[in-house]
Order: sequence, then C-alpha cells, then structure tokens
Amino acid sequence: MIVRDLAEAERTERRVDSKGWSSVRLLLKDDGMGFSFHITTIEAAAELPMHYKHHFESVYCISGEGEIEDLATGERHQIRPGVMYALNNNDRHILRARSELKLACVFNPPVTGREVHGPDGAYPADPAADLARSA
Ligand code: 9YT
Repeated sequence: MIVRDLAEAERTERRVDSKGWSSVRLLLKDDGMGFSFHITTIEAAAELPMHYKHHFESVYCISGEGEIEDLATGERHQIRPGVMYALNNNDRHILRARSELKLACVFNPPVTGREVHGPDGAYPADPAADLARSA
C-alpha cells in the first residue's frame, strides 16, 4: 500500500512549478500503478494552451471556476467543483482559470517526475512506454 500526504509531498521534488500552475505528483510511474495522480493548482487568470500528444489526462475540479476550450471544435465547457473532463482524443485545448483552480489529474501513461510542457504544449513521450506499446 502507498500512503502519501499532500502537505508533505509539496515540500519534496514531487512539487513541480511552471508558468501559471504548480502540481504535486502524488503517484508517478515508478509507483507501478500504470497511471500518475497529481493535485494541480492553476493560478487565477491563467490561460494555458495544452496538447498532451503522448498521454491521456483526466481532470476533476475540486475548487475554483474556469473553462476548457476544445480547439478542434471551438466548444467551451464550464469548469466548476464536481466537473470532470477527460482528454480521450489527446485533445488540443486551452484551460482558462477565472479563479484559482484546484484539480485532481490522472495521466496514462504515468508521468515520470519533473515533466513540464514543451513549446508544442505536450509532455515528452516516455520512451519506455512507447516500447511497451509496440511490443
Ligand atoms: C490541467 C493540466 O493539465 N494542468 C497542467 C499540469 C498537469 N495537470 C500536471 O502535470 O499535473
């Protein structure tokens, strides 16, 4: 069994800060669960274009208000506590925070540690995960 405390994890390398967001990665690839699990904070007024080309992500809103725009269709969905979105098509999107957002996020394949977005809005592919898929 794995038990971790968010407040403790926040004081370790599990906390990753980037422009407009920070994330505490409570579960990572090396935990062997097949997914990673993060508690992410998006700053109020942040506008984040993202495109997880190599990962599926599912996001549950714990607190705060914002919206997600699907860049393929232009559709905008309101984000508020209780709402979940899943990027099941590696969807290109923009996340806008009207107030600070607290989100619980799951990535498959799991992120390995310190990933932040590249200029294309993606996290790098895990070469080991690619090998496993093609085997
Ligand atoms: C919602 C989202 O994707 N925010 C960026 C950070 C990401 N959730 C992460 O790495 O935890």
